[in-house]
Amino acid sequence: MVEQKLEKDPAYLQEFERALDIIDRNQTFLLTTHLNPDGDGLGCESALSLALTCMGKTVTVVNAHPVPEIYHFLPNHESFLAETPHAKTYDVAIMLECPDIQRTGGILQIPGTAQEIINLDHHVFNTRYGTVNMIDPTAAAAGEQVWDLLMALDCPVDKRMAIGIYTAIATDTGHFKYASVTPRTHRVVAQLLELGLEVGYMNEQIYERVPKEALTLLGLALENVQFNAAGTVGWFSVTQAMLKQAGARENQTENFINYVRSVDGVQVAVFFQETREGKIKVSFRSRGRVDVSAFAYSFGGGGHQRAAGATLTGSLAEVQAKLLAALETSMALKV
Ligand SMILES: [Mn+2]
Repeated sequence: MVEQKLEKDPAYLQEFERALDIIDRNQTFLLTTHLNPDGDGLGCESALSLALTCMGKTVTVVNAHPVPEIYHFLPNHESFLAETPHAKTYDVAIMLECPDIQRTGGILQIPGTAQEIINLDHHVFNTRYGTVNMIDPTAAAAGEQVWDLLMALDCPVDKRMAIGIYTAIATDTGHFKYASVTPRTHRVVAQLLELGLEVGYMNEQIYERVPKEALTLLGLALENVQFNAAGTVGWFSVTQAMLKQAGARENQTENFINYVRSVDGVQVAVFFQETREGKIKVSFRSRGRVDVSAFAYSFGGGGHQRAAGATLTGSLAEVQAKLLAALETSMALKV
């Protein structure tokens, strides 16, 4: 079954068909996703690597960072490599939600790594660097796009693949709560459940395995939440010192920002995280009219209208002052 979006958009359908043809004709595949891989990228890698293997292809999954422990329930994750630079060559590289080459963190070198590049993404800003560009900003998660591919590939879909796709979609939609969710999202999930996927099991895997140190870190982070005078912007941070105090790791902050976005009156939540390399990783979440992807883009980052990020250099205090001032200005312009 080919999803509704495909029927409506001939340009996308053409890219979709070309991707299928390339997959069919080639043997060795590299799959990768962006730096600090999330549930969407990893879930897609899990499902797609299973399907390609089932078709008799040789598949290597490589990311710039290791799979976070919270995703260790994903089938096939043990085989994922974390290796930069990655010097091997492949017939085809499949890039899962990497809006530009830099977002792979050095995994994909052009030219050289692969003859064909399938660029599959649901970000609005994508530099279309692939030989095939499957860009669909109406997809709530890249997992929806990968699901269409799986349904069309020469291998039956199964419950293990469903685990990856469900994880991709659930984590990218705040568990089916964001405005990005469409009837298509739920139709895909219905098909996953028809394969025998258990929602209770998935909920436990994704949301009920929070490590104790992550909860301690959340407590420290929430103690420093601040708001602007109007109460429309809320921000907070995690420093290296806080990580040390909690005994936690950098990748254990994934959902923290949603606590601030959920505060009554807040239109934009901003989360600042000091990295080990001394940079400041900034995440934005918006509700309402503020397009945080455009804002993040102006600071060298990117993302979606309601979820975006950027990495800046400078001290935490400098970056906070600069970004928050720019955000206030940009929001004032939109009133
Ligand atoms: Mn995504």
